Amino acid sequence: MQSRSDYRTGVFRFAHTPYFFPEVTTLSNYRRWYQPGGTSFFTLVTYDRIPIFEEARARDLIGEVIRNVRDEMPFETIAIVLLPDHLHAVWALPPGDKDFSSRWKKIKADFTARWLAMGGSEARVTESQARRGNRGIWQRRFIEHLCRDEDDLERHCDYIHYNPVKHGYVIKPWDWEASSFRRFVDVGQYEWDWGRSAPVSIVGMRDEI
Ligand code: NI
Repeated sequence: MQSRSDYRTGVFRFAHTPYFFPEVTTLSNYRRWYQPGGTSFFTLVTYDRIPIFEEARARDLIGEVIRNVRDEMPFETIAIVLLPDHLHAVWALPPGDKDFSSRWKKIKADFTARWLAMGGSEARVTESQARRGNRGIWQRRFIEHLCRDEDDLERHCDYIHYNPVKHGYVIKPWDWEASSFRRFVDVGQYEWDWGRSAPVSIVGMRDEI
């Protein structure tokens, strides 16, 4: 895909590359990304909340792993944000496909293998976990929420893009590179200075991580 902006480098490369829907380039078209029954919001957390993604090479690696898995088992990353110790993403799966679990499982496994191979650090795990082959990179489970409709998708995109402010890392989403926010600004979904305070759309949403 042709780069239009200088910021589209590093971790941002995986933030949104049109895959199923290469025609999505104009105002609010992201609503077309909604696939009934196949659009979900996910939260993945590192083991013991260790801040793996503070390291640039970890951010680059997770982006590369996500793209590689996507090439094998297609899905569309509609929105994504990477924080030091967790990530949130919204995916659309191909019509009729609901198997997001295999995809995340492979992403987690591939990231773990390659991260450890490059000498990346991990948290200490208990002996019983070590016996089962679990490493101190990812929490075992992840959170999934099926988006009910286009409005629910939009709220979860807002939740994702506001997240670096919510967690206190920056004062506005624009300042956080590791997210799809700037891509959404590109297509006219947000003003560049959106999100200095919590958007009305996310009020009342469950607020775990
Ligand atoms: Ni978060």
